[in-house]
Amino acid sequence: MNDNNQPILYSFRRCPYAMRARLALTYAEISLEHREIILRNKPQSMLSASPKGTVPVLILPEGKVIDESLDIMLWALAVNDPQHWVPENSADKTEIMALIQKSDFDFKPQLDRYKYADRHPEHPMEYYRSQGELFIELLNSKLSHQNYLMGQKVTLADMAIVPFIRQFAHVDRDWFYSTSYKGVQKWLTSFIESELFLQIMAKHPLWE
Ligand SMILES: N[C@@H](CCC(=O)N[C@@H](CS)C(=O)NCC(=O)O)C(=O)O
Repeated sequence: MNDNNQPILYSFRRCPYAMRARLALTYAEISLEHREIILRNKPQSMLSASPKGTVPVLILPEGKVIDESLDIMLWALAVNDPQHWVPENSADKTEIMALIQKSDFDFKPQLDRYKYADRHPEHPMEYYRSQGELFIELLNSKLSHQNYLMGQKVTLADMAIVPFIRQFAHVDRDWFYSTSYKGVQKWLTSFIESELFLQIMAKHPLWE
């Protein structure tokens, strides 16, 4: 049980799923107890709440456990969404969710194979990278004529997806910034330089 009636967040700084949850929770100004963990030594209290053992995990004061990053984002935005990251328009909402699904279920496995190409010696690294580039191209086709994925305003789509694009870019920064994906580069850079990103990347001591 939590003494001070705040939600508890189990998080790992560099995990893109935990990053997207922290983005929404920080933007929504939810005060919480941050418990920084390392993946190779997960605390028992986290595993008791969520046996699947992935971060992020959010435990609400009344005991409800939310252990999927997108659900944590949606919970936070239902509490407070001052700039309408979740649009009113239901067609836009459907498009956002479809784009996030594409990112999580098509792009993310490609990103992992690109990042750890040495563990998948069936193909050279460039093969995995070019598979991931299909999604980057899709995002670039949007971002070459607008500032955000859904238009001129930031939405849930940007914040749910951008931590994974950052990871893709950081596998080989020189290559990424030498490509013609200028829209994605600009979008990523403005995200990395934003106050919100700096806030969510603040370092926390390990929780014990
Ligand atoms: N579908 C989950 C995925 C979360 C996830 O896979 N997180 C990774 C870290 S980035 C993790 O905790 N992996 C467990 C481990 O490495 O032991 C979500 O969206 O929250």
